[in-house]
Amino acid sequence: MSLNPFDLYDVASLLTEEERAVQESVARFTNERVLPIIGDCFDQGQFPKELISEVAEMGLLGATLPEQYGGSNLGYVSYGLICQELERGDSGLRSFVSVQSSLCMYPIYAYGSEEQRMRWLPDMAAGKVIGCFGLTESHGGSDPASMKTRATKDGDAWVINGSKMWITNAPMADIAIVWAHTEDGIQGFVIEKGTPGFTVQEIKKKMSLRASATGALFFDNVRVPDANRLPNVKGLKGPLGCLTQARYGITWGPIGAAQACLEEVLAYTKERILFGRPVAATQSAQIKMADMARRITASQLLSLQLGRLKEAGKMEPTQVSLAKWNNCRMAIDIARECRDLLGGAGITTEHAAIRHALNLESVITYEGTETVHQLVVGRELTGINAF
Ligand code: TGC
Ligand code: FAD
Repeated sequence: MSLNPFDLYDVASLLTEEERAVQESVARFTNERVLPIIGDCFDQGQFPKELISEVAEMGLLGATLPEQYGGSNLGYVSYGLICQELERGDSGLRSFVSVQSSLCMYPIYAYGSEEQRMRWLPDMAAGKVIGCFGLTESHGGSDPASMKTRATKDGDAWVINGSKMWITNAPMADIAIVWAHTEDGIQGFVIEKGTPGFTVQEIKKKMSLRASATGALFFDNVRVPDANRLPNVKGLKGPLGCLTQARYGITWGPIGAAQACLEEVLAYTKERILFGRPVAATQSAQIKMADMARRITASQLLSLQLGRLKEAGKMEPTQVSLAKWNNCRMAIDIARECRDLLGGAGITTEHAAIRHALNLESVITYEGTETVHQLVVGRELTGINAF
C-alpha cells in the first residue's frame, strides 16, 4: 500500500515545512505522553494537569499570538494541526488548549488594553495562569443574548451578579473571562480566582469529556475593578468573535479523533478472524472503512482551505459553521461505527473508539450545536433568519 491511509490525498504535501514540523512534534507528544495515560484519565474523570507545563513549553498555548505576549507567532493552519494532533489523543486535552488559547488569550489580546495583555498573556502562554470562558447560562446556551448575568457600574468598579454553566477548565482556572449585560450592552470582564462572591462548582457525573474539568461559575455581588473590563468591544460580537476563533480550531480536532478510531479499527479487523477470515477481508467492513477514509479526506481538505482563507483574512463565520457541523458529524459517526466494528471489545476504554464517541457528544454540542450551525448556513443561503 503506497498511500497513507490517514491522509489519502497527501494533504501533508500542501503544508509548509514549518506546519509539517509543528504537526510532527505534536503528534510525537500525543503518542508518547498522551496515549499511554489518557484512557485512565477518562476512567477516573481526571484532567491530566501534569501535561500543562509540557504543552506550554512546546508553545501550544496562544500559539498564533505574537512572541512579545508569549505566543509562538504560528499561522492558523499550524494551530489547526495542533488541535488535530491533540484530539487524536483526546478531545479533553484539545478543549483545554482551545479554551486557553482561543477563548481566553484571544479576547485579552483582541479586546484588552496593552496593560491587560502584558499582565496576563505571558503567564497564560507559560501555563502559569489558566483561564476559563463564561458565556453559557443554564437556561439556554444556544441563545447567549438571553443571558441574565449583569454587571452594574459602581464608582470605578463593577458589581457582577449571575451564573454560568458548563464551563471548561473552571475548576482549575485562575481567571474567568465572563460576559455580562451592562447598560452599554454585553461586555467582557476578567474575574480573578478568590475575588469575594465568586465561587466555582465542579460538574460531576459526566459521561463525556471525562478527561476535562467542567464547572459552573456563580457571582454574588462580585466587585471587579474597571481595569479588569475588556475595553475594546461591546455587544454580542465580542464573545461570538472568540467563538469563531475556537470553532475554527474545533473543525480540525475531530479529524484527529476520527483518524485515531480508523487506525484502531484497521488493526483490529485485520487480526479478528470470524467465519474463517479476517473481518477486514469482508466486503461490508471494507466498505465501512473506505467510507470513513472518504469522509476524513473531505474534512481534511475543508479545514485546510478554511485555514488558508483565515490566513488570508477572508474567512467568514458561515464557512466556520459549515466545517464545524461537517467535521463533528463526520467524527462522531465514524467513532460510533468503529465502536460497532470492535464488537464487545469496543465498549471498554481499553479501546479508544467509545471514549472518542462519548467525547464527541460534547464537541458536537459545544461551540454551537449542530442545529445552530445548520441554521447559520441556512440563513446564509436563504437570507432568512430562522433562529
Ligand atoms: P446577531 O445578534 O445577529 O449578531 C450579533 C453581532 O455579532 C456578530 N456575529 C459574529 N461575530 C463574529 N463571529 C461570529 N460567528 C458572529 N456571529 C455574529 C454580528 O455581526 C453582530 O455584530 P454587530 O456589529 O452587528 O452587533 O447574532 P446571530 O443571530 O448571528 O447569533 C445567533 C447565534 C445562534 C448564531 C449565536 O447566538 C450563536 O452562535 N449561538 C451559539 C452559542 C455558542 O456557540 N456558545 C458556545 C459557548 S462557549 C463553548 O461552548 C466553549 S466549549 C470549549 C471547549 O471546551 O473546547
Ligand atoms: P440548548 O441551547 O438548550 O439547546 C437544546 C437543544 O435545542 C439542542 O439540541 C439545540 O440544537 C436545540 N436548538 C437550539 N436552538 C434551536 C432552534 N432555533 N431550532 C431548533 N432547535 C434548536 N460554554 C461556555 O460558555 N464555556 C465553556 O467553556 C463551555 N464548555 C463546555 C463544555 C462541555 C463539556 C459542554 C457539554 C458544554 C460547554 N459549554 C460551554 C456550553 C455549550 O456551549 C452549550 O452546551 C451549547 O451552546 C448548547 O447550549 P445548551 O446546552 O444550553 O443547549
